[in-house]
Amino acid sequence: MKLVGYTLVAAAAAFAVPASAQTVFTTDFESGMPAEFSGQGTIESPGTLPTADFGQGHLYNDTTVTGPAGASVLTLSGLTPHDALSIEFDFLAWNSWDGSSQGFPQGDFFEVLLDGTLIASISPNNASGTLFVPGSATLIFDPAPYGFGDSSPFFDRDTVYRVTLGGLTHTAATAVFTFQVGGSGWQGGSDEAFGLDNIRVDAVSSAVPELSTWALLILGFGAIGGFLRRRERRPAYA
Ligand SMILES: [Ca+2]
Ligand SMILES: [Ca+2]
Ligand SMILES: [Ca+2]
Repeated sequence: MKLVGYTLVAAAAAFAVPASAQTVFTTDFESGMPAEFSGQGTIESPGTLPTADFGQGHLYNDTTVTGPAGASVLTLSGLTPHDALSIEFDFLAWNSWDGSSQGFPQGDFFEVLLDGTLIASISPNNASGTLFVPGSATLIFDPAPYGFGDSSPFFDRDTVYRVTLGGLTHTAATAVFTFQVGGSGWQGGSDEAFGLDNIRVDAVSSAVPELSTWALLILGFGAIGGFLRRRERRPAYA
């Protein structure tokens, strides 16, 4: 009986624990600007961009001088119940981003916020010739040395990063992701710009045990309880 009880509990626990992820938003900007997305940037094809095609088709491009006031915003509403969110996207750093620790004028930041809370701050360094790959991002494309208007790998280097931010605690039905650039060294315009592509948001929920699972759990604990009671009643031998 002991073995049966443990087996039932283990079986029920195995069904009760797993979390499930559901993709709640995705865009590659190939069909224009999604209704959930807004910002000062425009949808462009690589042919109109001041850089080489890296095989990603259309993308969102913002060459305006921006800051928090000019943020790009992704608003998701009507989300199914969830415990956490994760977001993944390609971040394109155009031209002479100067990083945050060297170069001139330094202090260029790309920031991501969820419901107003900062969840990532990335400061690529395209200008010094020494690439800095931020912690939460992976460099996936470095077309140097053919940045636009300059054949040097310095100053006009373009870089593309895959950014993955997971385990973002979140339960509300609406989520607002904000993408913004700025900082003490932000020059913007033709000097520094950014793009986005291949955005995907997943909602993660810890599975709630189903009725049959609860029945298994209760049955299992009951079996263990019965076993322990019988042990207690067993006469003690000296
Ligand atoms: Ca695309
Ligand atoms: Ca610059
Ligand atoms: Ca700068």
